[in-house]
Amino acid sequence: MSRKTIRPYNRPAGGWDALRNVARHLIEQDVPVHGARTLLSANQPDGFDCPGCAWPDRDHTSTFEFCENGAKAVAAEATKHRATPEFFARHTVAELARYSDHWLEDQGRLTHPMRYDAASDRYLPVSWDEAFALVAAHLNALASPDEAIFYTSGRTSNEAAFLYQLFVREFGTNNFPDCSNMCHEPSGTGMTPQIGVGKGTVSLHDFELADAIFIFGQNPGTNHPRMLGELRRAAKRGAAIVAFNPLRERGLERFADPQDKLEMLHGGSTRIASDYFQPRIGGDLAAVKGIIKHVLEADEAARREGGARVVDVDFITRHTTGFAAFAADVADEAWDTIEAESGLSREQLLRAAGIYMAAGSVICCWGMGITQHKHSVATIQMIVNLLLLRGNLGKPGAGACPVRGHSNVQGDRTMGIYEKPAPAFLDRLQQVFGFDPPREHGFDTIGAIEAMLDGRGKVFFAMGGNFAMATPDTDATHRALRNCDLTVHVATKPNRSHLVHGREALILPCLGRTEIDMQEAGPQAVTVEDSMSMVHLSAGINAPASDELLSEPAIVARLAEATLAERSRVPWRQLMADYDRIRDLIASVFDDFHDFNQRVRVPGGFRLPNSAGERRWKTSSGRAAFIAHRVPTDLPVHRARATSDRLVFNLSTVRSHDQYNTTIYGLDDRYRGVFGERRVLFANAEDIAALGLQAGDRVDLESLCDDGVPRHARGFLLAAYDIPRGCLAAYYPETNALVPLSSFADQARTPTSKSIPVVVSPHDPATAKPGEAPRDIAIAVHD
Ligand SMILES: Nc1nc2c(c(=O)[nH]1)N[C@H]1C(S)=C(S)[C@@H](COP(=O)(O)OP(=O)(O)OC[C@H]3O[C@@H](n4cnc5c(=O)[nH]c(N)nc54)[C@H](O)[C@@H]3O)O[C@H]1N2
Ligand SMILES: Nc1nc2c(c(=O)[nH]1)N[C@H]1C(S)=C(S)[C@@H](COP(=O)(O)OP(=O)(O)OC[C@H]3O[C@@H](n4cnc5c(=O)[nH]c(N)nc54)[C@H](O)[C@@H]3O)O[C@H]1N2
Ligand SMILES: [Mo]
Repeated sequence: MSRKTIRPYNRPAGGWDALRNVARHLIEQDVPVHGARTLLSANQPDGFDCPGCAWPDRDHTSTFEFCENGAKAVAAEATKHRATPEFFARHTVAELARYSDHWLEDQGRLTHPMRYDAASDRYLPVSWDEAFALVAAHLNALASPDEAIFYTSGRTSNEAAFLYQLFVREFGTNNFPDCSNMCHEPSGTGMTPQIGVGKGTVSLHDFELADAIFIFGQNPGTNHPRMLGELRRAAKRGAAIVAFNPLRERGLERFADPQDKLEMLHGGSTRIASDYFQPRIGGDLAAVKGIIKHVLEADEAARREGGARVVDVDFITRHTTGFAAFAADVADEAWDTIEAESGLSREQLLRAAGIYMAAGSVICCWGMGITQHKHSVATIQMIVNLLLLRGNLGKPGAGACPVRGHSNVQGDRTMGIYEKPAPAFLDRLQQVFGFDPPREHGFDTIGAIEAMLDGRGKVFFAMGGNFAMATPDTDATHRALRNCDLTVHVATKPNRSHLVHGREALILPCLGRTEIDMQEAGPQAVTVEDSMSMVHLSAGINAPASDELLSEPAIVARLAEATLAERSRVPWRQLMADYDRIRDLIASVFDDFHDFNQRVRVPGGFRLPNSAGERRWKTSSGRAAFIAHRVPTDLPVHRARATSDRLVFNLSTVRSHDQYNTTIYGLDDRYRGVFGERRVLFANAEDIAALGLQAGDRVDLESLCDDGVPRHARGFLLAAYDIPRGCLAAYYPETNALVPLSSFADQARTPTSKSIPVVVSPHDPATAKPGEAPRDIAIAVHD
């Protein structure tokens, strides 16, 4: 649908619309005839791992599980479109920068290594050898290895990630910012001291057994469509599914499974959430603490009356510390504070607590709606406190489920892509390879931007991703990248990061997941780890998009050779020739990967051990910890409200249905009823009226931060939406310019992209930058 409209979407998620959309994307991307075969190979034992998301598959051996957005991710990679040297010759970089991200993506797969030529302001083809020599020359000329920064996006395979961290550490730095810093960092930071692991404790089997599934701050209908299949099965067998989300999300309400012939034929659908709570943005800590307060009050009453206890006394006594102090803190928190900050009433929270208490086993899932706030770590620890109360960890059908984003973001961390590596891991690298890895912590994403801004970071190398658009504070980030001597991007498609470059710049095109990776020893498979710690093989089936492409492991190996030459203790060529050799090295560094090559060849792969899932607690006390947190009342939004005389809103930045992070597939967001437009601001109808505006008006946003820097994003179309008062939502990355670099999660330093204090003004066309507020078509708005 090309006409711009905003109207409610009343159909279930999934269904025929999902199938139609896939067909449309395959046609738009000119996916070749074997495209269907490509789709059928996604997540098959002998196929490739879907590059879409990190949700696991049923045993990874089942028949094709249909997923609309997985299909789009596959189609985007299997496209026939090509961004060739001729394409780059036709446009200066200044010209390319005027096009939208959607257009850049649409140019298709990169085919040749390209080097920026300042004289003509163009990217020109360069040989691989020259490209590696250029990077090596820059790296070796640095005063310290710590002046180089190595970013990773979470599609990188285990093999490539392992080689990458090995090269960078042998070169001499721990500067590993990654997409995880902007994503689930608070989950690891919160859970590790509390239960001794930073990963989810559940498997898919637990979803078959859970009596209740709580979902906080996640939009699975768009971002993890295969999760809907699990939720639907759970709903059908009577499990309670409780959603906490300020926005009404279609995919959390109703789902028609395209795999279910009867449902499709009869136009039926399955109810997903049994209960839907709409807290204020950032109100989850208060909401969960309120649930806990009800549970503890019920327990206290039971104790007084001699009834059966509500909390799991045996579990708490044997497995945890800190319960008494925690309970005292909860008792001390006033209901008024809980209600005001969560935006939910005591009665609503009692209903949620009732579901929790009635369930023998509970899973708590969470996503970006929880992790991208100042108080994210505390909120996650509160969710885990809730689980601990009734022993909902390490028993069937129960546990913690942070739902990861990128398909191998969890594996990349396992392989050592981390700016704060554990000493024991570095010791192991030293034993196995015989070099002294650097011990000092490196830059995370925010640290990297700061370092590039002030000249401490001089070379920026990105293994995938789109750093210029994914990061906060777009203006500052762009200045940071432009301040570098050299920027290098290993990528599959052109994106804005290639246009916001250093004095010298390279684009290095790589193979995608779907493509055959031919090396000396024959076609190679790589491995990935999903959100539930299953490790399995992924082998491409398509011919590469161009003969010039190298695999990511080959790029790392050849760069390492060029940079370290005789200095290196690692046989890079041999490793690149046969990835089994890389896996043997991984096995010798990580005990959990013993017999890696044998075990990963069993269909379905293997699951990495999870100590918390076995009730072994690798914490300082040897037990799981209850950790008390006050309901925060001094967040940036509170401070902005206290100091501004205008209506201050809390803005959350979310994904549409037609995007993969910064990759924009299309301009629709079907489940929210948005067609043909991305500059949309979702607001409560009463707030729109309070502003003296109307749905359909264009508005400008300014974020409020006490650093005095003005930050604007302009030309958003106001849309009335079912969202609490005082809360707004708009799409990422159009709104990233509003997120201050200095605003991040306590301890985890994740940018606070889900809670930005903003004020709203009528759009002023005089201030709009190119691309902001297109004034083309009249807009039909139905609310
Ligand atoms: N198709 C597709 N799939 C993807 C991605 C993609 O862009 N496209 N991205 C991948 C990646 S990297 C990730 S991390 C995941 C992201 O997947 P999600 O975690 O689902 O990501 P978001 O769309 O950012 O937002 C999540 C939800 O949080 C809600 N929310 C916002 N603020 C709050 C709050 O304060 N409290 C609560 N309770 N909820 C809130 C929003 O309304 C939204 O429904 O998906 C992965 N999968
Ligand atoms: N405001 C706001 N900002 C956010 C978020 C938010 O919710 N709101 N979410 C954050 C989150 S959760 C994340 S994970 C980050 C994402 O940050 P990134 O991971 O940096 O961004 P992506 O958009 O996923 O990267 C897309 C690019 O990856 C490249 N690519 C695709 N496949 C491959 C491959 O196989 N190999 C290589 N080398 N390159 C490939 C393509 O060139 C594509 O342009 O953004 C964060 N930023
Ligand atoms: Mo993510």
